[in-house]
Amino acid sequence: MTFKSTLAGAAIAVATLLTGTASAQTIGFSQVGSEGDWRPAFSANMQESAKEYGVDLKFANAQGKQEEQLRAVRAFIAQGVDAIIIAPVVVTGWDQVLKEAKEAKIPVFLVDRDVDVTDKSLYVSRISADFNLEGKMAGEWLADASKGSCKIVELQGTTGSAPAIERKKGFETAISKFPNMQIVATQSGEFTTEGGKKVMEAFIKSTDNLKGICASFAHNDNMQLGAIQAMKEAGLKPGKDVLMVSVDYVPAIKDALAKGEANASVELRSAVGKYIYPVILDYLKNPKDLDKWIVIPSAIHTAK
Ligand code: GYE
Repeated sequence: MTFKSTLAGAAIAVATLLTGTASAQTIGFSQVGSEGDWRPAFSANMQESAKEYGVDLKFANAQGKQEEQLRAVRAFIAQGVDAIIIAPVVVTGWDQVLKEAKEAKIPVFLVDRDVDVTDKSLYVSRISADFNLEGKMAGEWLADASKGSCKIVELQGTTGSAPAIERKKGFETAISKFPNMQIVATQSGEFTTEGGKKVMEAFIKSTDNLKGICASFAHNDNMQLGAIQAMKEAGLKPGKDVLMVSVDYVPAIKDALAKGEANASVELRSAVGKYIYPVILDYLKNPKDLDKWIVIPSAIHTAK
């Protein structure tokens, strides 16, 4: 091998390396917002793991507003990103923008929450937990803990969001097998601690200090944490007078479980970049039909 050909070989190697770097995939991620403790943990994981997978992530926080999400997705299309990830705040109102992404030949992946579109070809796949199952697990746990007899107050998540719709449905399916289990009051606390506190204050008033109420089911832990505060301020004993079951399993609910102020929480994993990026990167290398829903497993945790 001549010196010249070695040099040429080295030049090709460097060029390959450079193209390798230059072709890092750019992915736009439209995130719901930063409500509660789970969502910021999920955002942080998506940003950190993007680095591990060599993804150039364009992150847009919509502060809970769908208009902001639509704006962000259109900006990603205009920038010509390689793929778009959406965690949609509510299920409706996505058809048009998804059509625009499809026309621009940019594949869209849903994470966490779902959309309600008739044409499922508008997105490649949804990678998320099964919210219906989470509600069902909460309901089955409560049926067991209350021996199938329980008047329940329910704190719902954001109206029209997939987790509020499906957790309610799953929970209702589980308790419908028990004629003495009923939801006697239900209201949205917007997935926030403050929202949950206000809703529980209203329930405390409307039920004469939760008289006859055996459980509080909250669609997320943060609302339950707000409910716990409201109950303590009213001189009630959450976790003892009233069974407390919710979803997410964030650090603050683990503390409440340890103190006996909460009784059960269904875990929603937040470190899920490791499930999401490999699917998208594989697809970009080798586009093919994927399952419309790639399910991340759930588990329930109870007070020891
Ligand atoms: O449970 C809640 C968050 O979309 C499933 O959104 C998610 C929910 C999560 O704000 O804490």
